[in-house]
Amino acid sequence: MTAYRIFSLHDATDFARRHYSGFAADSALTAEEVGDGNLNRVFRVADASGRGVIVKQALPYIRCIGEDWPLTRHRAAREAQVLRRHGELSPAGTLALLHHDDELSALLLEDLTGWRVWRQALLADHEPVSVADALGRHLARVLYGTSDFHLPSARKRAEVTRLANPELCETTDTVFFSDPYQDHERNRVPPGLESDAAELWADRALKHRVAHLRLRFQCDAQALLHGDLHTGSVFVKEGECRVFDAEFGFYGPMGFDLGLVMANLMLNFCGWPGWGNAKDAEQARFTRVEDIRRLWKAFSQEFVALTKHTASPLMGEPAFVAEFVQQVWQDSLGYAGTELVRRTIGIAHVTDLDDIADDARRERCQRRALWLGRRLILDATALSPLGLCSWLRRMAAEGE
Ligand code: SR1
Ligand code: MG
Repeated sequence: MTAYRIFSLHDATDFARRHYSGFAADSALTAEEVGDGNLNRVFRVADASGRGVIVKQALPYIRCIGEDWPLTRHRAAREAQVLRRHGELSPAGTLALLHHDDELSALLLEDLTGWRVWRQALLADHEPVSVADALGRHLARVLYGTSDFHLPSARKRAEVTRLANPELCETTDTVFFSDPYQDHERNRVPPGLESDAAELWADRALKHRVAHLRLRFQCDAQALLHGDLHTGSVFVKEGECRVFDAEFGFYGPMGFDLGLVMANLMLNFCGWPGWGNAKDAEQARFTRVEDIRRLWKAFSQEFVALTKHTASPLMGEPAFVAEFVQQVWQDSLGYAGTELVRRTIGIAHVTDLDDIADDARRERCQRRALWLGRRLILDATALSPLGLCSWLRRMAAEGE
């Protein structure tokens, strides 16, 4: 057994050499640190021909904060469990886990040459298309396959316990449902948005809705979620996606995963007027609305199709399925709203907004995202998929 230590480049290379069979025994390997995420260390180890593999190691604290915010390194084991389970149900949509070492809290993952992280692709000129359809289908498969629609009663209950992720769920609870709704020192309120944030902290109708969402996050074990499904957790290439970074996975409401994807598309939507000229921004924003529409359509169609195979004499009843899917939609809008709020004034922001160079434009985009988040939380029960898309298209056409 090897004792835990924080990997150097040499350790990462050694780990890859020992556990990856794709390298020739005598090949010279090089390692570089490639991760810029908030939590872990991520390396790419490659041989002279360019063939590579990813090594990810969990640190016993949150990397972007430092040792002041300890976080269990055993999250690597949670990530391995979720990747394995989702990989069984949707191999084409899940990044392949090649090896997990519990003692070292390290994972060996496939390296995807030629793929891009979705968030970066959405901010660039040439974004791959049909990714939203692929991701919608992937979500339907993993969420259906880990739910009560598919699993027998005892197995489902055992899975909820086996895949409990208390420490990481506590982090999510803090950064999603606690800090952003009060004047907390961990929040990062952007310059210029101080009065917008103060207004939000005083909004009792909003807190009432978020309390419901938080309780569902805590109690409603519908399916095994990814738990942090933003556009930086998805590799993409034309018509394909591979989801990774599943350490926040837990049994929760399906709308949490769907809502986070939609919110990150909306964060990009809100940010575009800060990045491009008016014409490019309008075009990109229309495309984002189309991404949201296709994501939901692919998810709902595939999910409804899968319910035809349920062994339960009750759960496949069409009226029940329709109500269930409608509830998932409403939950998705609510959780999308919380993601927009926390990514604007909470601790963890996104490049789509924060990296806009011009101060005044950045401030306008951030205000737009915060406003949209509040509206989604408050209007979640009133907006249909069509209604949401028309509303966003109108905003794009009017440059709002
Ligand atoms: C303290 S930061 C926590 C956030 O970082 C991760 O990237 C997740 O999004 C989490 O919510
Ligand atoms: Mg992550």
